Amino acid sequence: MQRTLALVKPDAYAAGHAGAILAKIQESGLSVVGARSLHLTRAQAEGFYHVHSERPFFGDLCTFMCEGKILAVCLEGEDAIKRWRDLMGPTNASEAGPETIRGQFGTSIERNATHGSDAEDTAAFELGFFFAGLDLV
Ligand code: FUP
Repeated sequence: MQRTLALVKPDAYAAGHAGAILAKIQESGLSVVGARSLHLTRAQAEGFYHVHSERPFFGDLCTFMCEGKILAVCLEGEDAIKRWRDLMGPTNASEAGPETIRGQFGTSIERNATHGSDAEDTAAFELGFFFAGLDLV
């Protein structure tokens, strides 16, 4: 069993796609262990994406991530990290197939609808960023 963090980003949340994305998650067989919606401050967005702080897109990415509410979800299942990333599709939504969540609900490399942890260590950091241990028992 593995856990991973999924985010419905401000573009997809504002467009009303959070429910459809959760439905796709549940159809895939992944379990929702915890979920919360919140509106990140800029400092929180910068903290979440600190690994990208030296990248040229960092400022725009943080502006986007705090432009509206998001949904944070803890997913659980066998091989959950890879299964959720496969379901999302590639980072650039304009290159993502229509069968993927980013292809269906995203519009660009930045406004790509969802986030998923990319490894076990980042999943542990990212789940801890959004959830207290007692939220996920
Ligand atoms: P991913 O793991 O698919 O979320 O992609 P990355 O960790 O490489 O990038 C994190 C986020 O930065 C992406 F979701 C979108 C954004 N990004 C840009 O806005 N421009 C880029 O050139 C690359 C990434």
